[in-house]
Amino acid sequence: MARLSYGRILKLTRIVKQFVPEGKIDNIESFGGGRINSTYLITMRQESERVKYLLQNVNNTVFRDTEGLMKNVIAVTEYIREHGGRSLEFIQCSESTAPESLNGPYIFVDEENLHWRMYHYVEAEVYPCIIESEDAYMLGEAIADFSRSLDGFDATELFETIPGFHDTLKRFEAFLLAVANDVISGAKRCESVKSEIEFLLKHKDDMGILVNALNNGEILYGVTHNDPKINNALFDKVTGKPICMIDLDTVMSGTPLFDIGDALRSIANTDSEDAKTTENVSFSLEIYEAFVDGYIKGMKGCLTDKEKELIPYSPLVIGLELGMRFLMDHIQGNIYFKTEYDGQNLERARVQFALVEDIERKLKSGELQRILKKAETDLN
Ligand code: GN1
Ligand code: MG
Repeated sequence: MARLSYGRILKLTRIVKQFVPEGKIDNIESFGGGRINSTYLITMRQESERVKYLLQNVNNTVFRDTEGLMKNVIAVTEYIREHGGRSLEFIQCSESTAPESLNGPYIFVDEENLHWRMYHYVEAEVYPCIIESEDAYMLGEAIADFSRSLDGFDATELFETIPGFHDTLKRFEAFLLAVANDVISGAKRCESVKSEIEFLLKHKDDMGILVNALNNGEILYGVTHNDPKINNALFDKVTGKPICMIDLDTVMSGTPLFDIGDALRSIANTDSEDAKTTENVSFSLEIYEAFVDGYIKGMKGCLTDKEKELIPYSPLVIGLELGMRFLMDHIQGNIYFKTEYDGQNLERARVQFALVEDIERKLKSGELQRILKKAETDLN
């Protein structure tokens, strides 16, 4: 990761002091690989003790209302703790912070209108995208735990931090508009991605599988994480057991199938989400099986028959949706996801589409449905 410049260190030091005025900062470094927010690990010395924090620049182009977002995050993390679970602990801005720089108690707004928050660092293992079966089983349990720990939390209390986040059909309309705008403006970025656009047009009906089931009441809304990819879960370094889910900015009302789908399209991919080519991309049945086993066991009978029936289709929908989001960002000139070079979002879209094709093959052959049935029978 690139080293921080002196100017950057000075700026970050000033921001840290808005949250934790006392203590000396020993070290600041860039942290994690989020595609939206930027994160820094801060090590401080406070009365001879070393304390670690994460300082985060919340992307306020993506998240328009960071005060509302923090209300969600605080409500959810407190609820989990009150019910005996573990969750992230956020720090309020200090009393000396100028009131005009506050956006609610947890967000400091700097002179460039960047929005910052800080929370306690949790010593834990974070896995990259390709993992062992045992880890997939534990991620299944972790997501089920998260879901069950919020059972009883009123999802309607949560504000929509990104409206229509997993409304795949609405996202498809936005995608078509982006294509039309590209054509009208003469930007011509669509010309080289005709086959990818064609791929999405062919899959239009699949995009409604989850949203239509929600809209016609076949499945119900509840609290969902909405972004539970593998590196958004913390695991204990010694026991390997899940500690908690992080990156709670998209916690909103949704269906557990959004979470299952996102987790599976992230972990069961046999290559990285950032792979440059697609030849090593496939959907691992072994990882799928382990995840589904852990998830179903962790949900302790809380899933309805319809939800279970849709599990094998969930990574298809969310993979399709994410590929479409990457492709749309490529067409629009990379304005949403962080990229290192032009063309990276297109590569990412191709990876998701290759994954979707393999999921389709394994749905057609009935393998995904069979594995799910086996997980259900093993439980009984
Ligand atoms: C983004 O913030 P991060 O990197 O955990 C994105 C997710 C995507 C993911 C793909 C708010 O997640 O929806 O699935 O990238 N988050 C947002 O890696 O758009
Ligand atoms: Mg995120």
